Amino acid sequence: MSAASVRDDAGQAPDPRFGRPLADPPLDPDVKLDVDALLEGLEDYRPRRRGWTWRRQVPDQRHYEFTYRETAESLERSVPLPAAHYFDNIDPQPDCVITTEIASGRPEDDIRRMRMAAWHGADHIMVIRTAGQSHMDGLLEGTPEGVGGIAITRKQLRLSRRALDLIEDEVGRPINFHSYVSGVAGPEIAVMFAEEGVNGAHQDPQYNVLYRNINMYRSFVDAAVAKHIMAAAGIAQIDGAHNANATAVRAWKVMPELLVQHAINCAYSEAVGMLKDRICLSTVPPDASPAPCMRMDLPYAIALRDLFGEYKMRAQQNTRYMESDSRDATVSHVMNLMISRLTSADIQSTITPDEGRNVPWHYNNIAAVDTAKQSLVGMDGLREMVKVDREAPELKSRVREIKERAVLFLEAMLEDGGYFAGVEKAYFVDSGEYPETHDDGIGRDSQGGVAAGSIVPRADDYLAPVCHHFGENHLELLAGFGVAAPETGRACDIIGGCTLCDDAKVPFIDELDPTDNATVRLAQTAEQRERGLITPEVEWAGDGIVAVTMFLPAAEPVAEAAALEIGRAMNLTDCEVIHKRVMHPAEGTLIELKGRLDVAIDPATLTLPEPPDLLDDEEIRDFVHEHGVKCVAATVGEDEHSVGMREIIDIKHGGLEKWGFGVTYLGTSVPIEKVLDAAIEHAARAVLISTIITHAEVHRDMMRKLADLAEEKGVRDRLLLIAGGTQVTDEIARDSGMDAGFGRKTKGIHVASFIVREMRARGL
Ligand code: Z98
Repeated sequence: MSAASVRDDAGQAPDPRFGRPLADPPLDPDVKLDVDALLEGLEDYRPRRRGWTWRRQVPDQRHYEFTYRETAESLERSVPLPAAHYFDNIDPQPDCVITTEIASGRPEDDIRRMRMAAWHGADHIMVIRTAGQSHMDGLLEGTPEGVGGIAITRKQLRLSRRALDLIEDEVGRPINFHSYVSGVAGPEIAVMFAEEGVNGAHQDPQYNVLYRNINMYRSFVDAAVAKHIMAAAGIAQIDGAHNANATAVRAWKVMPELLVQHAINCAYSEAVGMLKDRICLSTVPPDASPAPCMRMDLPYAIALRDLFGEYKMRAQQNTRYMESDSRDATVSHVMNLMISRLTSADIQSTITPDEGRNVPWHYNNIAAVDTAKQSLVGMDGLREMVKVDREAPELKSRVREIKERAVLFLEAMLEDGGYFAGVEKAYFVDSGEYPETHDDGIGRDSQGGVAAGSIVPRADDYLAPVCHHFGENHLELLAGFGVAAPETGRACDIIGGCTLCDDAKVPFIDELDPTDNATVRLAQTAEQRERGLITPEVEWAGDGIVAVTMFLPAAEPVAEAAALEIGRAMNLTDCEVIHKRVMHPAEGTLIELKGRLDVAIDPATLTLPEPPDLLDDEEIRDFVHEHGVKCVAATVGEDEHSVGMREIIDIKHGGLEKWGFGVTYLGTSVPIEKVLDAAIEHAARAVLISTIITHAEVHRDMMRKLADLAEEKGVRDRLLLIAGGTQVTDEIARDSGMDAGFGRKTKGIHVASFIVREMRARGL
């Protein structure tokens, strides 16, 4: 085991943001994560640090020829956006943290996804489980999938954090690991998160009350304890207001209430001791098109920032109206990202249509991270040119109105007896815009719900031997244990430090269930891993799931049934239509189908095609510019077809002109003598002849004639003779005296690369 991080190896001072040096050997970017090795010795693994990390912003940062206004430090290793190769492969990183949600439910698969997401620019990885964590009333151990839900467990956290410690080192940026502190076990979960180096968590007592029917008093008591621990461990908190937006019948009506929910959680968190820069508001633009969403969402975003500007903003894309269409989701995402850029976002979360499809495709996670990165970088500095007109009458009055409605909501609730009374009266998640009500809000009984009546007053001699304790801990009793006075002493001094002070004390229990665990699951794919067999996957390693996109010329219900049949014909099992979109009620439907394919490819049996030996644009352009390369081109013989040749020349279609070659096009049916005379006259370096339609051996004859005539005129050594056409191959052309031949599917880049290479080789 190496104690050094990548940065230590490079001889530079370790970056304090990463915490302790890496305990495992650094990752090799060309080698897969060794999941088995990461599961070994977990009982001794300790996280490198606690607490949240923001990106380091770099104002006026140069990349390639551009200056960016809103970017952060670059990654050491990453996968840039698709178009980056036009711009020297830059990968500017937006100034805000970018989130992805990983939801495979199996930690051994989650960690591979995390690595991919990190390379694309995610530095906030939320692990959501496939069912409500908050339904678990206590902590579980191991890595069970269970029935109906996957709990967050210490082993899952530790494995994920261990992998993330390596991954963040690989990409060169700290990664925030995140999950949820909710449910009756919330305080225990918070302690476990602090112990295991979890950096962020959703925590909002209102979430438990409204959506999980946990007793309201219990939820707030638990929240105080949990938030206090989170504050001590520097864990950033995301609230739960957005759930009202995602749940409400008419989401655009709950804007005033969202402000109230934020206010309650912010005030409560601060009262418990959380710092403002760890309190993140979960903001979601409430609408989506076809609603005129920008005009509705922007005033809301501004009202929110007016009232809560001193806290952090976690912007999430709208999920309420997202279905299975990734194009649709992406457009909403980009519009939401524009709001983030025009206002502000400290954390930009990403969501995928998988929420609707119920299948976690990791490449959709990556696509969403790319969407955020691409949009934020693309809109870099936009605010300097495009200002939100705060004086525009509609915006001004709407911002004010949303705030006023929120204040009315709060006042009325106070008058009605306060928050708990308000919840009993179903104030929240009503689809009327307050003060309008539709009487369809979520109401809860203050004496009911999960764990009702479970609050016990602390006894006078209560003393918990832990630090960062919330509430009365009777520290004056410390003296009775021979421990320093309360001002200097900590309650955990009684036991020589608690688990937050001495992480050797953190208990670790491995798998409890002998059949439902990561080791058993991994055994099923062990051979695949050992032999490097390749099976397509979507949800879990080796699941064999593929997605097939097809257009079927049939009406929707028929198309759906036909798609399932087609899936079976393709030998897919467990077929399911995961997306459909009517192209026309009668003409046809686009279908996305998923199914399982029983296949494992051994890479040793594969013959990999030679990659085409092409030069890059810059290199060709520089060479052509330096040498002023000229060519003549013609269709020869009695051939009137010029399209192929012109495609090879034309700038519009990626022909030779694109790199600056000077091309004289002589026309069709040009006699060979004329071609050569023109080459001499123009001091050309290359002669391109084309015979598209040819009969008998005309194409060979033309090539031979050109080669012979060039010899005769004493210019053969100065010229590259190139032939093209549907029946030309490189072999035929060379046999016929040419330097190269290009057949079907040739593109300008092939010819350009050849000319540059050959001129270099011959010193022309
Ligand atoms: C998000 N995509 O916010 P269960 N507490 C709060 C929550 O908002 C959530 C949970 C707990 C969304 C994820 N949010 C949804 C305040 C969930 C999770 O019961 O374990 O599902 O609680 O990023």
